Amino acid sequence: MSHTPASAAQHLDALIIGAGFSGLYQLHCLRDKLGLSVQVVEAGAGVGGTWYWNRYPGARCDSESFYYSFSFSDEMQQEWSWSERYPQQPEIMRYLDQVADRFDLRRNITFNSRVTSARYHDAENRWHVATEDGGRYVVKFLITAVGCLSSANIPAIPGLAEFAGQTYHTGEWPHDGVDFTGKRVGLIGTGSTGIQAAPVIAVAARHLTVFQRTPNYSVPARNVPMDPAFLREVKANYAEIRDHTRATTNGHPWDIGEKSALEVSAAERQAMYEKAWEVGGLRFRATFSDILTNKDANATASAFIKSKIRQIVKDPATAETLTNFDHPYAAKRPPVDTDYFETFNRDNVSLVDIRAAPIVRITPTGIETEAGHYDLDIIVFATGFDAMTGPLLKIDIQGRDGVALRDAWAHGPQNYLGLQVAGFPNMFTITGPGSPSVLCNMPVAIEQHVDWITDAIVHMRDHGLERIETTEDAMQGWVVQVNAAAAATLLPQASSSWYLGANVPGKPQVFMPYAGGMARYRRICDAVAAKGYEGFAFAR
Ligand code: NA7
Repeated sequence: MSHTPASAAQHLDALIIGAGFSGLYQLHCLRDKLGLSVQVVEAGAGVGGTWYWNRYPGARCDSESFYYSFSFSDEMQQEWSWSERYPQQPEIMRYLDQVADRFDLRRNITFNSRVTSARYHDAENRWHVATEDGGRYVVKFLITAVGCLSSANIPAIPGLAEFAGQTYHTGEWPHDGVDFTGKRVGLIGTGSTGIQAAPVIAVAARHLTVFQRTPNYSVPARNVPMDPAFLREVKANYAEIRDHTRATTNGHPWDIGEKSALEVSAAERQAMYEKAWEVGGLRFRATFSDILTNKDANATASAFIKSKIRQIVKDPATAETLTNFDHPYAAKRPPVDTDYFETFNRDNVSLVDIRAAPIVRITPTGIETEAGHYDLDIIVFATGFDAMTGPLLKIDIQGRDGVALRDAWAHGPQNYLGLQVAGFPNMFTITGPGSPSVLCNMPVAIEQHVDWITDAIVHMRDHGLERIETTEDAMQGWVVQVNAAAAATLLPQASSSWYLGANVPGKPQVFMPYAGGMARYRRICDAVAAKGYEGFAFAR
């Protein structure tokens, strides 16, 4: 879609930033259900959000395909058939393209356009939004659907600019791919992304060197082609499956085990972990009720995973480096993998411990650590993202009286329900900090947010209200709840976690997502709405 000329601003009911899962569904709700004038502005050339950018080798969702999908249209979930247990990035893109086509969403999406600023004008009760390419919008509602993991974090390692080979960040991967044939590849980072990419790069490259700072737990994904009989069963029972996912802590269609890891015998515990290891996937962390809340219970899971890695990895020194854990299992986002640890048994793969001997600099020919120099042709940064706040703070957002969100959040994000910030009227953040978002299966979290925002806008319309803004008190109360929810778990104990902002130098260290569980969060949001949007102030 082409732009309105720079001089003429487009006046709309709502502007949505981002065309991933959130932006697409929010557009559908506001335009097709409420009949509002809405435009989505998207930096990429297509829909997909995080899946549009993360095209690195091995990119695949860690949630299973049959529930990592929209539930709002039964026709669509009956029509669409997933091909694997876990969807690969290209399949998710095909799915979201289909969603965009099916609901005719593209006609209200401006692609290749990046929002640079959004300023609230009090007298008009309107947001003035500008894009890098000269687009101008004047809108009543500003809805950020920017995703949690869309601001790539490339560490400022000295010498990076002098490297003579190619460098890539996994979250900004070239669309035509990277040819690793005959190349010596260095991979920095062993989060979910590095763990997915390493086995695939290893097969293609001459040599792969994995630079590991923090050893990471991983459980086999056990990906398989989709069993047609299973998919038929899912489709026949979709309503119940979706109800179940909405009622669980993490938005997955299974419940957290009822038993404590400490109340069963050692033999029973071992058997239950063995079974969970065979089933594979994120549900491993749900084997017992207290893996995420009790350090001793967690230690049993940690010891089990350690023993599995030691069985898989043949070289004892490599196994030791891979299992020298410094945080409880699942306190950082737990990866699931396909042959990650097996990859270290290949002759063309080596592991470098950059905790023991940190990277000193990047040279024109490779990476120099305190222990030596590694000659490389390609460096892949799987170094994660300036998560949750990064994508919002990249935009110059100014609320009432010109207060910048960057200043309001100088000491960490503060908001109410993860949805609104005091001083920023009529602005909603989908899956913002303070919401369960990344601790939940994302489409479940997103549908809840979008439905809640849509209902709030309906409430305003029905009552002739023009402005909604959370109160300072409600916001401070929510900050306390977010901190308390995190403190009740082991999650804050991973000191280098992106949940804490600890992966980005200089970022305030605040536990960002709401760890009280999706089901509880949903109940809180529903209660707030039922009480006439308690904690929000309205104006006509
Ligand atoms: P993550 O989970 O943030 O992982 C990033 C990795 O990169 C992690 O191993 C980091 O080590 C490492 N890293 C980051 N900065 C550096 C520097 N400066 N030097 C060396 N190593 C570094 O990002 P992912 O992309 O893997 O996953 C993000 C989410 O996407 C994931 O959690 C899922 O929700 C999907 P560290 O642990 O900080 O020592």
